[in-house]
Amino acid sequence: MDSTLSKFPHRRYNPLVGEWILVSPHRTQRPWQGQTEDTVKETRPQHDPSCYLCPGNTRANGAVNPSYKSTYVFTNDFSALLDDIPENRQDTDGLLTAESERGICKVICFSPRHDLTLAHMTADEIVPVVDTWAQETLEIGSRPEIGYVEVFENRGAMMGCSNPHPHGQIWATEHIPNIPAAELHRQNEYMQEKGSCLLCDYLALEKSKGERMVCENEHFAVVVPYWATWPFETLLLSKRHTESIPNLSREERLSLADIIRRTTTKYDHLFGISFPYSMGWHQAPTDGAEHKSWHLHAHFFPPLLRSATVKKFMVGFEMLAMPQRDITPESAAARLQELPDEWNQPCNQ
Ligand code: H2U
Ligand code: ZN
Repeated sequence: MDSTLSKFPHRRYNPLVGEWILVSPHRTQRPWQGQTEDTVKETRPQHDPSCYLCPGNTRANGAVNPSYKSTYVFTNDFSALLDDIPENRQDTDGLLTAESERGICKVICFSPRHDLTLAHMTADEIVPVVDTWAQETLEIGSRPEIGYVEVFENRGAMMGCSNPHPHGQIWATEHIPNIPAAELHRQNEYMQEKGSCLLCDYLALEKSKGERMVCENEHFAVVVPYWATWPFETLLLSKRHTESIPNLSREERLSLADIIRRTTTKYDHLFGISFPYSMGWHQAPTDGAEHKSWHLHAHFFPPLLRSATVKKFMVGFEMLAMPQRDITPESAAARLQELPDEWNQPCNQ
């Protein structure tokens, strides 16, 4: 990137949602005397009798998990969205506006093993997770009342994850939520203007530049996006223009499992801990319309900033004005790029 920009405060445009972010590269030496996170390393058993997600155990509502051997999906016992509710709407002068929102929440256990994470699973073990994402997206998305299926994983207590057992969630809604709605709008706009796909063009550009690439394989690539907000945020892109996980071939699913394993392993090597993040898929809406401009991708949003104990806060200016970052996306990418993506290689910590 141009050095007069990369050394001084500047703002970068996120073309996927149509927002600007502030970058302050000169500020990385800022001292920190605030809150640090506890990073006690725990060793976990393969089966924890007190875990509500382990096979054969009883959940908080009394339901008993089967002795599952691969992935296991159940309807969230404390679902934020409900499917069978009366339809209603209120609008008073455009100021007091509300409408009913139907939906479904599910929990997906990635493995029966309590001690694993995606980073410690093999690609072959992650393929069933990809298949489950695909199957649930198809099944939930085909319901007429569901307009969007959000598949995600919260990892680590720092991200509000309630249990270390490897698991993710699905929240599916009647309306398209704010962020996918903004991405839909921008991808449509770009395709109308340029006649090509925003993320296909973006990936081609990133591959030619190289400075923000983290890793790639035959079917997928991971970059620190030019407009990244979180310090070590990454964007996982399918190389083929396709709208959703169910469209992926067997080979692509294996490649996806491989790149997820490699990316999460790199993250774990960064600060020498099981790296916390929220990751999630952005697939085309399931509202029955055609979404040819949509390009399948996932975002990893990790909160850690400079060590295992110092995280980034989105407060002050960021709450009131716009997001801001200190280290440049290029320097974050350079660090992630050189980290090992295997466990038998020495890590840099
Ligand atoms: P996290 O991914 O943030 O840890 O959330 C786990 C979900 O599991 C959470 O949404 C659900 C919670 O409602 N849950 C159950 O459905 N059953 C239980 O017995 C405990 C937790
Ligand atoms: Zn468990």
